[in-house]
Amino acid sequence: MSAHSDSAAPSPVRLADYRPTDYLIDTVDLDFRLDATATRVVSRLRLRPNPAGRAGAPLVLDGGDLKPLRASLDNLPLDLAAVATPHRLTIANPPQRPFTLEVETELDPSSNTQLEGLYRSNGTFCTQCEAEGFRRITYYLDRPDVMAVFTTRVEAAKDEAPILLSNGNPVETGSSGPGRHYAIWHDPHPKPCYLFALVGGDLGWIEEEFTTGSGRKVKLAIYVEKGKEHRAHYAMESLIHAMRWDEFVYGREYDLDVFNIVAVSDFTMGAMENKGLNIFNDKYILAIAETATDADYAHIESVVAHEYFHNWTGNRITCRDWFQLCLKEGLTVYRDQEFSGDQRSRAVQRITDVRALRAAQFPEDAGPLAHNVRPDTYREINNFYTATVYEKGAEIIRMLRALIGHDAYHAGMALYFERFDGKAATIEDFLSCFAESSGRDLGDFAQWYAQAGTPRVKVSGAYDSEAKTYQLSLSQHIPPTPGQAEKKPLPMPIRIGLIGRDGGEIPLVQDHAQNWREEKFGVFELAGPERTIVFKNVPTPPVASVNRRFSAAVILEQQLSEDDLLLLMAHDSDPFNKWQAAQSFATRLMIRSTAAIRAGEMPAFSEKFALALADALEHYETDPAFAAQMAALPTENDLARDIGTDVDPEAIFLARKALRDGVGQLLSHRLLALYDKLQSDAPYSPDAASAGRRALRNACLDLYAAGNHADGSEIALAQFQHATNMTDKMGALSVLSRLPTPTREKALEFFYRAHCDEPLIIDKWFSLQATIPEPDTLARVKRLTKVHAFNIATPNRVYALIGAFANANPLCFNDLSGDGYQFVADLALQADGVNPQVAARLLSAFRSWRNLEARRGELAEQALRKVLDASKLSPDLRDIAQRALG
Ligand code: 0A1
Ligand code: ZN
Repeated sequence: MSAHSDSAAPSPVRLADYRPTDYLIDTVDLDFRLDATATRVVSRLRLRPNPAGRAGAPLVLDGGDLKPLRASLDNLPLDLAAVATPHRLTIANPPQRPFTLEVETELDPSSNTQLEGLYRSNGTFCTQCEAEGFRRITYYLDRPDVMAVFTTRVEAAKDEAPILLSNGNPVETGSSGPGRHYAIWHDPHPKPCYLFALVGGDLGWIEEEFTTGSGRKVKLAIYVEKGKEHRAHYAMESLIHAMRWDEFVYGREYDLDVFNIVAVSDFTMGAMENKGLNIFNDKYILAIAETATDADYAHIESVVAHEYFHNWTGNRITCRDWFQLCLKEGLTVYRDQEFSGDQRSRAVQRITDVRALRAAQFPEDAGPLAHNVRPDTYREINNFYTATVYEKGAEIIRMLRALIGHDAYHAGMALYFERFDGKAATIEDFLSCFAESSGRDLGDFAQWYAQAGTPRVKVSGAYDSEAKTYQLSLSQHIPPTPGQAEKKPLPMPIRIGLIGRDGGEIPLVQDHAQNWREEKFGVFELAGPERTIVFKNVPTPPVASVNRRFSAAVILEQQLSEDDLLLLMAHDSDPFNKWQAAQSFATRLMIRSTAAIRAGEMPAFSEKFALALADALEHYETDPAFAAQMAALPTENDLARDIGTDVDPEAIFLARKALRDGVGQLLSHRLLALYDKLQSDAPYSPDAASAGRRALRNACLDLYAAGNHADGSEIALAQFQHATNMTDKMGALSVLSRLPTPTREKALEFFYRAHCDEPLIIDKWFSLQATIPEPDTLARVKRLTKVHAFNIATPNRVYALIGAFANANPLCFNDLSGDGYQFVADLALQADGVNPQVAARLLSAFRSWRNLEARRGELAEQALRKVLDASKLSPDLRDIAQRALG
């Protein structure tokens, strides 16, 4: 991507146009002389014609705004003016034998605000090359199917950058002139250039030794800003757990002598899996009780694992082209979700993952930005690091595993590692391994990658009291998405249970079972448009618990009565569906209230529901984190998504508030009693059980305060003042922030003064204020963009303040004045001049604008058009604006 290089949209890239390169690169020798404004890079490429390419074709290397200084071919100087532009280096008639191309470029890392290629973060030199950032360092065949062995020499001033790192193993260090030193790194594993990385800086670190299953010693290190070393221990523990887990569950060992992680504060995404040298957004590394919440700890555990797991799923086996991005991302997300499930509560992990899928991916799939998990065309690849590619990609792997079973899944993975190690693979390559291990034709299953949109599955049941049978009918339908009017049915695993009126589980018996695994595991396959299953020996009319564990990534349409839902809330042995029943009940009430409010009537309430909720919370002992999930009612965004069209965010807000207030009032005593009971004087520990108790306690306070403002505010203030960890402090401050009292402003002020030199903590303060559902919030957010701590060039600040306002404050973002839309559009334009990827992410908040009621829809559209009309637009921002309007 080259920001602002031209205003015309680049022409789309198509999967169907894939062909191999005409040349291959065997080895790359890089020599960096780091300098803040004039870094010199010498690149020596050993190239040869690709037998699979076109003989005699010109060699065209990609460049991204490069300043070339000299170039030579087999040591003969080339005429720079004739071969190089900032965006391309062309050799018209390259030798048809192996040859060497040497090019020197000069870079200015200090002025690189796009955070792609070589840049500086807080004085540290670092790189980000995925997807197409390497071309901003030197000319290259910048695509993932070109895999080469890299050797990197880095030289810098010793006092400025005592730490010099790159991929692979350290080979040599030494001094090179007065005050300067160098390090040489060699990575024996051929890799695409998007996995290249380099770091130079004055950093602190912690280290550990890890012994692999086969007895090899690996030196692990995490580098952080000096003085923050003590905040890296949880990340280190997580890394060690992840390394063991991948050996134990997938038989994958680490393959270098060192594994380094570097945390930087300026990073557009979460983290990056560069071979042997992961670079992280420091928010996913740094944690101690006083600075990080339990949720932060959980994220650290999962992101550290995710990047580590990429070593096999992404690095050893990479993607043939960027259309196959889900090959590494979907699979790696699935692996990190399973890892986290094993470290914590499986049920809570599943609920958290499904919440995230529904919050981010379902709206994407239902709006103008919908795309296949494997897209077949893109204009800007950076805009395809989406919830669809990542989260839906992970759901597809989970469904595949449920359909073929544990053994065939692991046999297929083993085949995949064996066959494609060291290669750049496709989704077809991947699926072929499972077709072989399971003996199944996966042709229909492959459609999951090629069709956008979330399937809707209708369920209905009929009980025959004479025959004692229960007939369950399933049917599926996928609504059209942009450019895809017709959809084929998809094979999907639906996990089913039957619950009797006494709350007991009824065995699943059929006359003609389709497959023995169905009755044994309760996983039924819906392959065509519909299926009817008849269960026999069902003594009384049951309640069907369908799509347990959210086995299929679909929207379930099942007409359950309130009594059915209460039965599932109390007795379902599947915790996911127990939680789902509470969510469904609450959703139903709130949707009814939304309509009532719009008609000027009273909102709905159900005592039965509130009391059932209280029972669930009081039965928290086995899994307090699960009880906390029960307490968290569907969000306003959840409701908007379920309502689907003619969405009125203000009515939704009032409906949700009414239910929370009602529950808080009715359950006052029970919530307060539970809050007191869960009080603990034990020293802070981030483990899942302790975190679960804190989550539940804070959830009780939150609901209590919703129904008892004055008293709730007092309790929250006391908790805020005495909290010894960030989880309880934020839990309290979040409650206070929703109560418009002078106490709130004082607490916010106090918090700011206590933490103003800790940007990651100030981000929490930004987000909290940006999500206050009050008319003044936009003015507050505008004010906050002017405070010293805010900086539009730092992605974390922009996401924390503007991203939170746009995505997590539907009431204010969708204000009837249209000011919320204008503000976010203006900020996206402003950010675009600095970091186009951040700008594009911000603008994605408009993805559901077509579902809004007419007036808001018009206002949102106007804001999007204003973006498109701007004189200078990056390809990233233009692509999102165009598709959102398209
Ligand atoms: N591969 C990384 C995600 C990532 C993608 C693009 C980036 O460039 C700005 C950075 C990171 C992952 O899945 O963690
Ligand atoms: Zn990833």
